[in-house]
Amino acid sequence: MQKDKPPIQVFQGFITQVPDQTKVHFSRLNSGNINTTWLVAAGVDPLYPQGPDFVLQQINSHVFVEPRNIARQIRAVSNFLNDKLPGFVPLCVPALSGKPWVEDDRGAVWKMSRYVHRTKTINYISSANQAENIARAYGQFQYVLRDFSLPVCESPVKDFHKLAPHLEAFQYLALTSHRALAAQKLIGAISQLIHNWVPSINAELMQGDKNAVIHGDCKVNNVLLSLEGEHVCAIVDLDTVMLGERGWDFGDLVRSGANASGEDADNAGYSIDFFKAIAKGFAGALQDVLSSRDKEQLVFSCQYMSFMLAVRFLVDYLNGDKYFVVQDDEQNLRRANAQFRLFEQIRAQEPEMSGFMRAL
Ligand code: GN1
Ligand code: MG
Repeated sequence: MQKDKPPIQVFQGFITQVPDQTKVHFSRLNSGNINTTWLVAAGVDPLYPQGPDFVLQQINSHVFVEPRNIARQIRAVSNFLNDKLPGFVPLCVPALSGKPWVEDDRGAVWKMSRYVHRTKTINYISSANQAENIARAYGQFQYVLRDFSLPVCESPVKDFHKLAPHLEAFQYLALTSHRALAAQKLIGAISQLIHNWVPSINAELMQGDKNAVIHGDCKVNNVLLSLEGEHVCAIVDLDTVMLGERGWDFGDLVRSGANASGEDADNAGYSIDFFKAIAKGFAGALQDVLSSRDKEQLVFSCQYMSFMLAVRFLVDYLNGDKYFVVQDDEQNLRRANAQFRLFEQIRAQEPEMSGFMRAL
């Protein structure tokens, strides 16, 4: 993964209309656990002479084994959405070659989009109104894409939100990893649930046979909010747009947004009030397409996604931190423990969550 500044040739592969190529400035955007992201200030926009003008990203080819297909698909999805709802997602900047990516001399694949000014991201929801607006935007995202056929790949990451392959990896690593001892307590708790809870999860959620087009990484920090924080300006990070269950997005939003402690804390702080606001916004945007069974599935997805994230973080910890970016050796284990705690908190609130969703 590129840690140094991107080669200037990569940027030049995208654009020549830059007032002064010697004044192009890159700064690292330290968010996201997968790709390496840079902001580029190039003096292109007279309204914002200091920039940034673009977001330049190196696609992680360990996670996305066909990075060119990811870039192709993002361009198609982004063009489609921007035709229907202008500005709903950032505009892709095509390379001068006409392709939606530039390859550097080490074979790494880069994509670029326009920077959206006067916005911010958050890692935790702070009001019910904010929760509802964010959820409505993600619901609308799925709604607008309901008739869209994914042009390139149906699953940018193989078996992404399917629990079974993650559990297989867990079971193997729990027996073989030299880090298993340090994670014994969590390994024990997950192993128990594999016997007495996982078999009750319905097959649709496990398999994603629903064939809905979903965002795939529906975290609260993948929306750009207005500076006062109440309105959604755009949805970002289209890397994982895929076929799957609507609940995979809903559960991901609830687990990432309705948790006051965030992903990197030692504990979790689930807010059922924010769940309710998220449910209102998301189900409201999709009311034409959701059956009462689908709604029930949305509620269960919150348990499903928080449990799966606990397993994914733990698997990566046991496997030596090869997938998610980490700042220290314990971070994945901390994340796994926090997600597991969140899963337990969500599970305990299931009856009230179901009752609320049914009444919507
Ligand atoms: C990764 O792309 P980013 O960093 O927002 C991961 C998600 C996880 C998330 C946890 C392709 O998301 O599935 O939910 O980390 N993306 C991929 O923070 O694995
Ligand atoms: Mg992502």
